[in-house]
Amino acid sequence: MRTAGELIVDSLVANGIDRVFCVPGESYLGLLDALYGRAEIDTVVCRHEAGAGFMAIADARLSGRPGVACVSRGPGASNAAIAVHTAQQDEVPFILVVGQVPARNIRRDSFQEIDYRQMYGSIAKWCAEVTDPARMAETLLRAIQAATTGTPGPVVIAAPEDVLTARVDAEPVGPQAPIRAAAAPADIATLRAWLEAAARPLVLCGRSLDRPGGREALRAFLEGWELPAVVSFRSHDLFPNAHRLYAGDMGLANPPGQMAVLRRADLLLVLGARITDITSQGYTYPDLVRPQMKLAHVHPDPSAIGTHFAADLAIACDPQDVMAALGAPARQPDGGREKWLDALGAERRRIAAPRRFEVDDGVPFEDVVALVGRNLPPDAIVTVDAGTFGAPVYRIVPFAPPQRLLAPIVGAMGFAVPAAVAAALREPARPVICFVGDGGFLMTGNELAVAMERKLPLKVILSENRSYASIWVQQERDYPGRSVGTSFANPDLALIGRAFGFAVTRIASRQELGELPAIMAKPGPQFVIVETSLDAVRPKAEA
Ligand SMILES: Cc1ncc(C[n+]2csc(CCOP(=O)(O)OP(=O)(O)O)c2C)c(N)n1
Repeated sequence: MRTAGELIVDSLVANGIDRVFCVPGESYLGLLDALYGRAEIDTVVCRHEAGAGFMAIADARLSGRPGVACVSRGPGASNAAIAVHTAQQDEVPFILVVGQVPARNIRRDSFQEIDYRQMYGSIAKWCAEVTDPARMAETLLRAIQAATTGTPGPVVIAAPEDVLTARVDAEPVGPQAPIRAAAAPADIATLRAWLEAAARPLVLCGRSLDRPGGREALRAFLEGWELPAVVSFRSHDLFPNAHRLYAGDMGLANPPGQMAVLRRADLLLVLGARITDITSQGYTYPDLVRPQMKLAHVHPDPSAIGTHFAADLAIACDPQDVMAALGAPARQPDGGREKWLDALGAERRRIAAPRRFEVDDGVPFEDVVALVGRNLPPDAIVTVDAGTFGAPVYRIVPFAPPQRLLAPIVGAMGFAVPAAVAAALREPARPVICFVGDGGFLMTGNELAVAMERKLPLKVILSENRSYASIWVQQERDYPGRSVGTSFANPDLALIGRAFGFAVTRIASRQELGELPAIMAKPGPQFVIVETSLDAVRPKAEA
């Protein structure tokens, strides 16, 4: 008979999970012991539970399987909360296993005790506290189902330390049959007719296509039907951004000119995206609640449809299945779409157009991004933290699959470094580039210790402006000249880079920028510190 801890590990292995990220704790020694000597599973020892959680999320996005992090009770679980929140908003299957106080001490205000069902109640898809070892198998089954189906997301399994060491008479929980709902043939016929008849169709594609085969299916579908598409927030790697059918992304605030064009669509096909506040530009696109154009919404999760916007056609199934069922159009559109594509393309080009900055307080980070973007290897994985330096990445880097963009949809600082570490572990042959600010770097940059230990050839580009500039920009806009709480002093970041075994380059001026492509092409770990201009992002005074 196995222990419940061994049952967890055996079930993860049975589901193809080959890596877990952890910070150890006395509350889950039984689970740690079950990982001992298991060649099928790589235990990555992290330095902070937020880092462990972010790594698990990035790993899930690349592997297509649930990401797993193991953390201790109380303090460890509290540190991991940001990852649960991120997995929820980013729609990523994530399993957080938390040690818990011994079962006999639960709800007795014990040392480091938290009621996880309350704590994670509104941010996890499901949270279980397993007080009976005999129910561990059932818990694992439901946890994996909940994390991976509908809108994927985080689940939390709290396991008391004595439950983890108890013997259980159960077989490992293997992969389950995928839950498949098929679209009604009549709905497919209607959607076909609408797509053929539309003069100005627009596809809004989103996270549910970030699955194995999703990108390929999307491209074939859009090209076959001659449909322009926008991607949901920070999902640029779903479709080639230089493609004539690419109409841009739904960002934090799209330019009014572009929104005016998008409003002219006569059919909006939302394909695997949730229409949330950013995707809908603050619930202004399309019109709430009855859109001005025909709205067809396809999403595997029925609860993601019709939440704010009334759909004329609601299809609750996998968008890949819908694209397959739609097949090819019977006839090419009746012309007229060229003008529509031109109008969308003109807006897209305007947004991506390079800008010139007349500043002398450092390097405009946009110039760095433009240079890296032009030289991006075709198989690169780019991770982006939250901050002003990230904005040009979304505007101007022409992502094209198989390139990947791992940026937190939730906008959590501290994501990019751990995500880059996880990406390099998962895809050792691919170049991994991390864009991070000096604020976000000092939140989770300690995870470079894992990169050092595993000898990962990461390329980190750190924007140093001694400021939480994203917030400073908004202060300058709303409270001109009254910035407070947004500037700071930095330690010697070059020393930090070197301490983690990176070759360090400091770029202090635009003249020195020219050497960047050569540095990025070098084989080992590279840490590039850019002295970034604040003036380049300073809000312009109203004319
Ligand atoms: C964990 C977390 N804390 C706070 C914020 C709010 N926030 C968003 S961007 C930002 C500043 C980022 O600073 P930095 O990394 O230095 O990049 P910069 O904006 O200066 O380019 C802050 C504080 C956040 N998004 N996430």
